[in-house]
Amino acid sequence: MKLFQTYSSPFPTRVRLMIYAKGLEVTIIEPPGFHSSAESKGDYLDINPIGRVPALVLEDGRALPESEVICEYLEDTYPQPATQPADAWGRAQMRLLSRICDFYVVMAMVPLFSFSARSRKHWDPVAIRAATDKVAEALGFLEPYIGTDGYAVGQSLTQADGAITPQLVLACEWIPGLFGTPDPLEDLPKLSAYWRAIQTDPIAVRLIRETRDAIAHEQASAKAQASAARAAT
Ligand SMILES: N[C@@H](CCC(=O)N[C@@H](CS)C(=O)NCC(=O)O)C(=O)O
Repeated sequence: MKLFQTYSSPFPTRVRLMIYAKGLEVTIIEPPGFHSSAESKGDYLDINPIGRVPALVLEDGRALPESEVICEYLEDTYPQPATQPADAWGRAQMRLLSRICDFYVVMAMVPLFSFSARSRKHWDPVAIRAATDKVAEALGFLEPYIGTDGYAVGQSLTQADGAITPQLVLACEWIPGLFGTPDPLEDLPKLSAYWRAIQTDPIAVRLIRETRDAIAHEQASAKAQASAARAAT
């Protein structure tokens, strides 16, 4: 199988969690030039007409987009070791936490992604503060549901950890680092304890490191491009 994805995107992270936890043989491919412009998707649109990462391509060439759908397919096809709770309530909690990330946390971050792509002279501190407050509010939606035994749900790694950890790298490291805004977990004791605990699980550590490295790489490339553009004018 092949997984088309980028390491900086939070959505493929939950698929990689399953690949690592289940020891699946999957070739991980970053579509070339994927993030450089909307027009640069080229042949990738033949694999995923929606044009987003991730997409899973099976041995026979069938392609499946959408992270949640891919995860369900992988869990159905390779049930052991499980990356979901054994009971229906636990699975509902896992899906709820993932959905809060997809619907509320990511959406709250969208204005910050836009600001990060613009030069600092176009940053609006009031809008940035409003957006970071929204991110903190969305993280607060996780607080009542997040597990207290070191994992998002129950006592082992599930797909919810793959959904939450990249969001916490973005919210707790990338956003305060770039915009100088406060720690969004300040008033969220359960989520703070989870964030500390999950960084001791080897697979979560790998996912977190991959996300951090990809973000650092993208920031360095953007900086280099900006200084090349300045030098050219
Ligand atoms: N609902 C999709 C969301 C995927 C998604 O939005 N991926 C982003 C990266 S974070 C993407 O590919 N963006 C490219 C674009 O919008 O052009 C999923 O869960 O797979």
